[in-house]
Amino acid sequence: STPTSAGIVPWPADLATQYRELGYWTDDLMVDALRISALRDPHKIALVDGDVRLSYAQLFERADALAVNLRKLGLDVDDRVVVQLPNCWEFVVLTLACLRIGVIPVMALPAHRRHELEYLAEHSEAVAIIVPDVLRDFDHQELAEVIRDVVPSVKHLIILGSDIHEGNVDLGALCAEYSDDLSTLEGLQISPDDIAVFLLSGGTTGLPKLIPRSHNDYLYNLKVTAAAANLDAETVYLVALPAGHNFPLACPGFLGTFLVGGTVVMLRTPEPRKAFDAISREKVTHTAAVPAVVQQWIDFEVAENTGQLGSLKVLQVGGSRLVDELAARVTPVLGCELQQVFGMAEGLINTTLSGDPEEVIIGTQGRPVSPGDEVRVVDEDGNILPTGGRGVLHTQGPYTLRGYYRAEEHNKRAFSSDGWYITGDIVIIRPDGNIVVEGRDKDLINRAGEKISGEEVENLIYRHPGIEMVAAVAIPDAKLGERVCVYVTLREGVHTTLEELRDLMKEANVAAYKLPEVLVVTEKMPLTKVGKIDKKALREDLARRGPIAP
Ligand code: J2J
Repeated sequence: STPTSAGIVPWPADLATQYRELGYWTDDLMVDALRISALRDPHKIALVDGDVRLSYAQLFERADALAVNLRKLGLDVDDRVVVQLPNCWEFVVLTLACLRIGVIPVMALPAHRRHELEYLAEHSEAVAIIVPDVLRDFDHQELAEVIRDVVPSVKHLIILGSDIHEGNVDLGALCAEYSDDLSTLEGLQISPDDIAVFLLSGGTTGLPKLIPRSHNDYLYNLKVTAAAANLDAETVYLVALPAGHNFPLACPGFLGTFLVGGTVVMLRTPEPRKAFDAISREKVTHTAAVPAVVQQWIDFEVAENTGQLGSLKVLQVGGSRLVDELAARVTPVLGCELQQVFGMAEGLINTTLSGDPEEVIIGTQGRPVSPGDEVRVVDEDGNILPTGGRGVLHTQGPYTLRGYYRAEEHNKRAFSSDGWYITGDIVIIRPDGNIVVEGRDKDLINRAGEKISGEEVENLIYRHPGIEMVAAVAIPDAKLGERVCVYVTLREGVHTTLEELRDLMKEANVAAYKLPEVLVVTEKMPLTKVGKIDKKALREDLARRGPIAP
């Protein structure tokens, strides 16, 4: 057992046995499975990032170099490192190097700031923070230094870029200096049940929770999602969403593409002009997008008639609900197949499949990718509903977590008494097994696929002494799906503005996507019978008010 395993809820022994017997868990380490592709065709191009093109042999050589150098720095099996990098080849090399030496990356998102990163470093007891020097005018290195000074576990700052401060380590150099002394990589005690990566939950209570993904479960996740998207060695997969997110990372994402020996293209932004250029230049066949990006791509293609997407076979869309009207335009406008993906970093992935009737591809979010996935729909009183009933989706399976990391109290609420994950998504499972996502029963705002905890926003706004009560709710938005709206009641004589509340949150150094975009000042907050703020009533109130200009 490792220090990390103390914070992990394992699968029950009978299920674990079953998952092995059925061949879902193969007791291989992720990196060993991925390396097989490298050995099969070492000269094949594995990774493209702008002008950088790495063959499989070169990719794994770099990953070995980085692994050796991380070991030299003192990193050991089970050490956690907070990773916040843009989509670039170094991100991929780092992920493989960590997998190789059993160092667990905590996959932060690019928009995260001190509020999130400090907590992640603290909660995971990270030994290192790995960030770019400066990105989009933000000095990540400086922030990392601030965090190192307050989080005692953090010993190393590993920086991507050219302006590396003294005492910090140059990530580029660690990847480049190839050492053929691989002895430090031998004999490491890594078990396939150990945690391979920590993903972040959308988080419905305060800060994001850490999702432990084991080698066994995540490798299986790669296999089933790669099969569902028809990936093979001919696949050219474009990473345009933030690569630390479960979807472009592993569903099947870049790791799933390596597993089948395909080629991965890294792009820093899904912005249509850049994405279309990359697709046509690299003959991309598969990519993943959120609905807000799909909307931009469709608008762009309609306006510009680029004809650049000839190679694109499959567009995976997920992260938030794709409305039917937009779904129906994907194939006619972009000329590729649509695969709806209703997934979660916690595990369960549902997809439509190539060859499904059009009605299924356009109107549903598909079905579980593994025969080992179990799903049920539960009503408000906890009764399991018959097929077709509308309620909250529960799930368990060979790649769905049994508990968040070091979150005993929260786990009591997030899992049923028999250990199933309570997704908080309100769904209908049709008789044909396909799932339609109808809404949600969780305190979360889904802004273009980025998940925002209502409670987190509220806690930050409560720092304002003039605020009596605050509630953050989703306001529907044509472009982003939803935005953050806050309702507040004020103490006597107090006045506030949206700008002031946004500034308050900016001072707390939170990710910008969490800032409220609409403010409603109200006299009285609607309350439920138990005296909590009635968010359902607030959402109805928003609907009655009609469009509010942000
Ligand atoms: C409606 N809601 C959806 C969909 C996710 C693939 C795709 C997405 C994610 C992801 C992911 C939805 N329609 N098609 O990890 O590998 C909402 C649900 C769900 C939550 C999970 C992947 N696809 N959602 O979005 O962990 O509410 O994962 O529970 O970020 O997003 O969010 P997240």
